[in-house]
Amino acid sequence: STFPRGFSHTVALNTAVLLRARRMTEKPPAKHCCSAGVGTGESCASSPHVKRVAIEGNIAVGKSTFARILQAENKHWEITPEPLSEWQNIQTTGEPSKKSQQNVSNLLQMMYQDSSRWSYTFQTYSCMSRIKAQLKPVSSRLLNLVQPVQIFERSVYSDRYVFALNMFNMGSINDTEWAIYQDWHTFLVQEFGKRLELEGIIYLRAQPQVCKERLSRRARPEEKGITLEYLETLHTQHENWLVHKSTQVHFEHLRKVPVLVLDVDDDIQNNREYKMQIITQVKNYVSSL
Ligand code: DCM
Ligand code: MG
Repeated sequence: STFPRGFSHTVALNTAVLLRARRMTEKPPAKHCCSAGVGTGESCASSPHVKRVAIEGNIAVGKSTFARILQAENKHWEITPEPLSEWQNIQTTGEPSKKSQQNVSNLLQMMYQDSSRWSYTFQTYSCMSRIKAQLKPVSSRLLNLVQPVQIFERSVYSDRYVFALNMFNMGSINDTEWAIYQDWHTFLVQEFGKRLELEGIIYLRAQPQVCKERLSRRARPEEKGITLEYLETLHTQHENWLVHKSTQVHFEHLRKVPVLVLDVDDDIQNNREYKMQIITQVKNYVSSL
């Protein structure tokens, strides 16, 4: 494997990242959201004093667990989880005659069972539902805190530059679908502009083999056919985008977002010292943004 192991490497990398991050603090002081606008949408969904950070990483690397740990450690941080349950339970659009919505299908399962038929549909819906979730107005609880931080599990950027791109490379999204995907993705991200921008990205990195073991342990039925090779291609996409910076991205601000790389081959849950070390690292990173 070409994958670099070991903590010293991470520290070296992170020092570089933090130095870069520190330079970013020279930007003008953020404006505060006016209280009249709280909860009313646009102005406050993009409230400039709320820091927005995404957690990125391979399938089953431990993003949700990590997000829960961060939230438990810091009450000023609020997590927006990936809307996975919406992908597993596609609902009828409530017709006026029907009292409740009905479950139509499990799109996550369809995508893994027949990827050339359903990958494009999956990527349109996962990205659209994520945009909806990320545009929701910031809670008034968060807005009233001193240094509020919003943590997103993944982003519209990994949707495109990791998953959709990977599916295109593998042939499960065809040329036409890819052209259409890229067209609406660019349009939506530009249209919602500031409201989708991130101050930082935390990249949780583990060897694909480790993700495979974690995947087997959590045993989501839809994911039981996922191979090590598939996790390896996704790993490469993450590396190309966040570490080598060789992925061609189409949004100017995204190129400048500082990335904190955390190697999580060792379980952070069961090792208190390691966990505290990582949390400190994340806190220092977030306050440098
Ligand atoms: N997923 C995908 N494409 C995306 C986002 C997610 O195929 N743009 C899939 C990968 C996983 C599941 O959704 O099977 C999310 O689980 P996790 O967050 O643990 O990676
Ligand atoms: Mg998860």
